[in-house]
Amino acid sequence: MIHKKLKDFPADFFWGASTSAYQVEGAWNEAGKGLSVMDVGNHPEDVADFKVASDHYHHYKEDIALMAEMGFKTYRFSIAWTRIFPEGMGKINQQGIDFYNSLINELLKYNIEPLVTIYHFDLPLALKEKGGWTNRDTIAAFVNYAEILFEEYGDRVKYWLTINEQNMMILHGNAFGLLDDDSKDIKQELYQSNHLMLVAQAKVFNLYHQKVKNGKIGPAPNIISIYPASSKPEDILAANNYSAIRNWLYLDAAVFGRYNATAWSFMQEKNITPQLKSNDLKILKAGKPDFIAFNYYTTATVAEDFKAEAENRFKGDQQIVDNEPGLYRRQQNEYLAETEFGWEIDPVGFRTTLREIYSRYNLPLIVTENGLGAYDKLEAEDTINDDYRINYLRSHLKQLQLALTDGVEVFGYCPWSAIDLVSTHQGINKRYGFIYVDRDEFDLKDLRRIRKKSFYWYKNVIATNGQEL
Ligand code: BGP
Repeated sequence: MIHKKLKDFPADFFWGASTSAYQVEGAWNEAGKGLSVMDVGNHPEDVADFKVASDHYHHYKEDIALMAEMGFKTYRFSIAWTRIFPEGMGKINQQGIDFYNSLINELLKYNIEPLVTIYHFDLPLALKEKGGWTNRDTIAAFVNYAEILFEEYGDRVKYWLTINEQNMMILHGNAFGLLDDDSKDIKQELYQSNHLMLVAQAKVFNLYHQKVKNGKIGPAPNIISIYPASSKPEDILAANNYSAIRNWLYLDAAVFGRYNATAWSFMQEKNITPQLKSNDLKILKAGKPDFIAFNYYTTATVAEDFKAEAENRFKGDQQIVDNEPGLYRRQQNEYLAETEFGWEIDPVGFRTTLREIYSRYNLPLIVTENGLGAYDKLEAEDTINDDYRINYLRSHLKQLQLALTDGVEVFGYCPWSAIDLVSTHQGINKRYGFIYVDRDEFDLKDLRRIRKKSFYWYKNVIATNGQEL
């Protein structure tokens, strides 16, 4: 659809950016923090781990001042479960509570709205050792952890996200500490974990609405449009399969409180259906989100698949499709360019995705991740000329504005990432931030913060409320 006139971004639009605790904070074993699965996970040895990361734990005031300088209206960050409960449950660590109190107060000092992810991949190791998300006790631990957060911070935090990219955790089980091996087989334990997470999430939606009246809560999966490789009906069916298994399984459960039929029949076919307790479906139905947050980096293209055997399964990269024998197979999209890290760049697909989600669920949307990972270069006089990042973000924002004009309700945009941080599995040199952090994979240098070219560009986007992209 070509619009003669574009809608403006809403006056109170949440301009901001995102990070997650284990990727940005560092101080992995300080101030009483316990270990998480990300601290000890399957991490490649040739890139930085998460021990120091961007050392935001010790630099948060300086970092927030820079966010305020860019004009952020919101900042999405996650709370490290193991700072609050070093063992996942039981004894509370007061130093952890204090840290996030200071961080939240620092944001409010600049009128930046905190947008908090409760759980971003970093399950406490102590819970994992007791079976993690295959153990029903983890539901209670998660609900209890969320309840403490609502009690401690609920007076000041009005926007909450339950679980970051639950779908990526399940589809790429060994990248996020759910599985320990490189098994090619699809496992029942993953879909059991998925089920328990869905139940835990629904309980937390419910609990929040009972406890807090003037705040909002939603899920935060990674949702993308799926293209068929051709107009061949079997390819279209393959795209429909992948969409159900990758996207709608998660959002149908979060919003409608039921399992998506195609995804359920896939689980039956593979013999991986979760074990349900009699009350589970009632709990799912009772939990309702107020909005949908989603992360978007790229689209995916798939074709039909005839193979009987799984291949290329559980590779660490969450944006690369794992082929599913008999259901779908990854295809390159010849119309799209790629980032240096092989992720296809698809701004138009962003508009399509926004429309698809909104027309299916009719809830307000917020984009909680979108961005370009690149090898930035620190040049003379402390400059980083990341025009490629500006181009990426600009082209996506143009499509977001088109989606707004199409009638999609979007209330915020938080690209990944506010500041450079350690990539989930590709180190610090896969950079995403508006703010450069001066360190290498193993040489920590001075961890100095340097404004990139995109910093100034985004500052102006926010100052003009998106009139100048
Ligand atoms: C998402 C995660 C983020 C972040 C981002 C970029 O899947 O929610 O935590 O890691 O992807 O990915 P990567 O770090 O692999 O480049």
